[in-house]
Amino acid sequence: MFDSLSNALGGIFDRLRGAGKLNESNVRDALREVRMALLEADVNFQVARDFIERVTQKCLGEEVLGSITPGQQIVKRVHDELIVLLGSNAQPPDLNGTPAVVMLVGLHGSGKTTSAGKLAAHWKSQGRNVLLVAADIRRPAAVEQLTVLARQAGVEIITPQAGESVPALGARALKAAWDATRDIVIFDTGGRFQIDADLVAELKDLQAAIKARNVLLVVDAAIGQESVHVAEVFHKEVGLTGLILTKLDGDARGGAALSIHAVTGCPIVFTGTGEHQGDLEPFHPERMASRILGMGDVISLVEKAQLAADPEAISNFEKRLKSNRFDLQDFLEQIQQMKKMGPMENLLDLLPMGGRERNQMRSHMASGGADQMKGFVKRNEAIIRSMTPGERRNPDIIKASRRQRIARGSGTTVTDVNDLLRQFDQARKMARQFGRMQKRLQWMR
Ligand SMILES: Nc1nc2c(ncn2[C@@H]2O[C@H](COP(=O)(O)OP(=O)(O)OP(=O)(O)O)[C@@H](O)[C@H]2O)c(=O)[nH]1
Ligand SMILES: [Mg+2]
Repeated sequence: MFDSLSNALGGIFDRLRGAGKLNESNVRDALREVRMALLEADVNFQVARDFIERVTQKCLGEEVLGSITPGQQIVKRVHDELIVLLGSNAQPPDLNGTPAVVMLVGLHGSGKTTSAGKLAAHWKSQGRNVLLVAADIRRPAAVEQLTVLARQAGVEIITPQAGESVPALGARALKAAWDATRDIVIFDTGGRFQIDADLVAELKDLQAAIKARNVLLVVDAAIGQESVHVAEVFHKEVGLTGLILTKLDGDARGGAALSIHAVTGCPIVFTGTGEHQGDLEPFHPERMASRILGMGDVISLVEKAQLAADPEAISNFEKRLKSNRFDLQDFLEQIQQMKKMGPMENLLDLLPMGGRERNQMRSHMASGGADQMKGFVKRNEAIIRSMTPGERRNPDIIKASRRQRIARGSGTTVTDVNDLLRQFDQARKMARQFGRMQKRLQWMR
């Protein structure tokens, strides 16, 4: 996502930073290039123009040009304005009702049913008590699809009864939610190839019955500017509180994500990045702006790590680090925590690195690097598991004969064992340095 835009902006800013003295004319030239890059990323024409106008005004002042680091100041101004573009005042869905009601609307195939399942799993993982409602009464297959997703997410589902109208189903579902003290109810609705009077009437009738505080449009980002148009029409006809942009995984340009809030005024609240239940991300404009500018998204990375990691393991690890007792058992635990964060390929977007480096890494991963890394992790795990607890706690006792035994036990070679021990040694040195640094910092305070 945003790959080509990220690359283009990276190049423009590199040149700007290398340009020595900046003046009005080379700043204007650079921003003209930024505008071209936005248009190539399929950003709405008007949105791109307004964006550049705002950034230009902010960049031509004495404060920027007269500063010691004008290039960096300009990147900062672009970053700030990108956040505004993506929706700086975006609010997450309002989940305070009893129950909180969320209604998903959208065209055929935009990803409503899939997103309903993803949201159920997401909120359930936050300890919420979720109920799904299949309010797409025209297609029995849609009810089946949502039933499967509800089972996957481990939440209850209400399905339509024979001859039941959509508003009647809505009222019954809310009563059921109330009786069973569910706190979030998600309605999946039927789609059409285009928004027509019939669909609008159906959605309005349902809304009159359920009074959803959250009406979220599910819209396919891969259709680019058309999705912006769809959102405008839905907002006018039905009244939206937020947007879920799906299929961002298949949209390398990202034009919809960059224009849809500016055009409709609706905040993007979630993005869909794949077909699986976990492929849903809450949308954070400031993090997305950082990703676009190749600054990475370290906050999301840390969050992923925290979500994956067991808090007890982390606190033990910190203790051991502080007391300088980092050993192979800790190393093994670290490997396991890393594995829980999911495939390396998915983390690449979150790491701060230049567009070119990112592309290199990505192609390295695709051409066998990812498998190599998995093999490597698996091998190291097997090696540590073949050691005795004493060896794990005190790797220095692992001499030649023990290395041979460990290699045999783990189905690896002595070279593999040596490699692992060398890596561990480096990790231990780093851990020591880190410990010393922490001590010094404490002392300085
Ligand atoms: N790659 C990718 N595919 C997605 C995403 N979200 C949904 N899909 C796929 O898009 C297709 C349509 O998704 P549905 O959830 O059935 O769409 P819908 O809006 O419920 O469609 P109707 O019920 O026909 O109106 C399915 O094949 C999904 O797997 C996403 O974020 N990324
Ligand atoms: Mg559906």
